Amino acid sequence: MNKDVILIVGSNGQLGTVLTEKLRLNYGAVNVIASDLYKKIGSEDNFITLDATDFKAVEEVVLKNKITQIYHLAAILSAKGEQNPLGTWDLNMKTLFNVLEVSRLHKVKKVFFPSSIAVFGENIDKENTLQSSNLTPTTVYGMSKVAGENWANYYFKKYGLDVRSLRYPGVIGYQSLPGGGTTDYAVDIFHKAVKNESFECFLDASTMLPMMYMDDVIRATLELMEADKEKLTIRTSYNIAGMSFNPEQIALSIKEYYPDFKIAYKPDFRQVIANSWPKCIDDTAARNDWNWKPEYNLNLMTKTMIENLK
Ligand code: VAH
Repeated sequence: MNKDVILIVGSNGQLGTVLTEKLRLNYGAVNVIASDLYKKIGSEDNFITLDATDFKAVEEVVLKNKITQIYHLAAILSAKGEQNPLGTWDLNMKTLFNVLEVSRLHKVKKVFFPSSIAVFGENIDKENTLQSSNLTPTTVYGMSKVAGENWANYYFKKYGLDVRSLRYPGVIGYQSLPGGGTTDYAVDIFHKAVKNESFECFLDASTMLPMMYMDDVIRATLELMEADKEKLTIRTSYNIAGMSFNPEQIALSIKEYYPDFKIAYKPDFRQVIANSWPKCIDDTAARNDWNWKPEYNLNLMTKTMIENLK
């Protein structure tokens, strides 16, 4: 069987940084090509500068390197996306169309497309948001993910392209910083705490959101991509849950290690986005189809984050 050669589009991002490293461990560094708009210091090996809005550029990379899998991680996130709605739509959709079309035309075996809990909005049970809950996004980012899920499903049904997707909650890890998200506070808070600095939170204390520690995010992604194709019943995007907490709860867990840690709450425009999102996600389909089970709760995440950041 031909060996797998993997292309990561958007490898410089919060998720791409960690996923690239993990995929290189699993598939061999030479078989995992990282790509982004610019080269990041310290990540030069097996890296290609790639503007994924350019169809010909994506096609050339796939053909030249005989790519068999693509992880399409490039996107403008929820908060930053609201500052330039049409530009966000254009980038998030054009890059996805290029990845889907090139994959269809050149027989890429598998494609990963990250969706998000941002696909949800009003008219849902926020305490237990189902796989089949209404998708009424309140951000352009969320709209682009709903559209992306439907395009992924279309390419699977019409062309047989094996596109797989997860509706990520807020992602928290120590290896990389998020950029432009509504859940970024849950990463920034740790960086402040380990420097004995106080933290100003852009969400109010009681804002409960679904979150997941990076190790669980990476494992869920690889377990889905390695799952038996026949077992997958969802070809839009799987709900997936790790934990749910609010800023007050994460601050309390940090105070176990830093008793003098101080947090102030100064909600900004991101509060409106967060208020439209679920509090807790039902991921029964992921558990049934490919035995998903999270391993990190809030306390274990806090312990791990602080151990690695201090
Ligand atoms: C964001 N981190 O805040 C992303 C994610 C569920 C949140 O989609 O936009």
